[in-house]
Amino acid sequence: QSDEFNWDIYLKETGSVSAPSEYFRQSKIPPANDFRIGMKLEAHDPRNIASVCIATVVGMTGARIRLRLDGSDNRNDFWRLVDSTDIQPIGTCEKGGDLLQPPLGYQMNVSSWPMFLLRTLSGSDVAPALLFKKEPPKPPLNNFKIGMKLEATDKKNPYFICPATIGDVKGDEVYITFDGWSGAFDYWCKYDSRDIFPVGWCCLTGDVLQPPGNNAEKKSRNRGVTRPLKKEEGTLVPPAKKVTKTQSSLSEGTQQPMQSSQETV
Ligand code: MLY
Repeated sequence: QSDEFNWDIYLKETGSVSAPSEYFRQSKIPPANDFRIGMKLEAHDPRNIASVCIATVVGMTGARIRLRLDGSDNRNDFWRLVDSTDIQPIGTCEKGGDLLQPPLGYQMNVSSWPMFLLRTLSGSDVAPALLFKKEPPKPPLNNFKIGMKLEATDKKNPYFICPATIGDVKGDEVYITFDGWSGAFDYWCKYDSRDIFPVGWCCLTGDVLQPPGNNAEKKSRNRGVTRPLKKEEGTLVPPAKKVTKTQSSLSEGTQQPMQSSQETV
């Protein structure tokens, strides 16, 4: 695991506590990921979740697989946990009496879909049913408290899982704030979201936990130390951000991991 970031030290330095693992809708022991690149499965189209499509595994990290919908382009890849209810073995849809749908953005004429489907599936490497793990149950209550630390998916760059803090709690929702980043990546989600994980998750799965950003307000020379702003600092405009052209506006981006610690939005 990354020697750059250490939760124990970080929690001490920031005087914070981690959210207990039972608060999350994640299995205590992360599910085994036995998928292989090239395997095909059925997946809900993230841009049109009512429709079930054929997808191919194009990448893997930890307990997640990177999926691309067959017949779609390579700019709308998305990541799913192997115990996500968004994925299922090929044949599931048909068993339920439903039809596999062309993905949103299907490049060819819709009339070609049945033949495309036939060709896509014939002789393909079909992901066996036992690779799909059962989704863990939903914790009965939202127990998160403001200030608790966790690991969370950056929804704008979904390959990234990063150190985060509960910034607010409202009913069954929590506000996820990314440590060391100014707020551009923060989001509200349900307390049982599959995008949030207990501290230590990446270490268990083998995912790369991104170190906190280096936003000047939050980080001094000591990694990630939060200190109150001095009065005169409070009136300063935040340091200029380096803006580079990225694909981060894509809903479920295709970015490769970037080593840059600069905030670029
Ligand atoms: N937009 C940046 C990535 C920023 C990631 C921020 N997360 C880790 C909170 C880029 O594409 O380089």
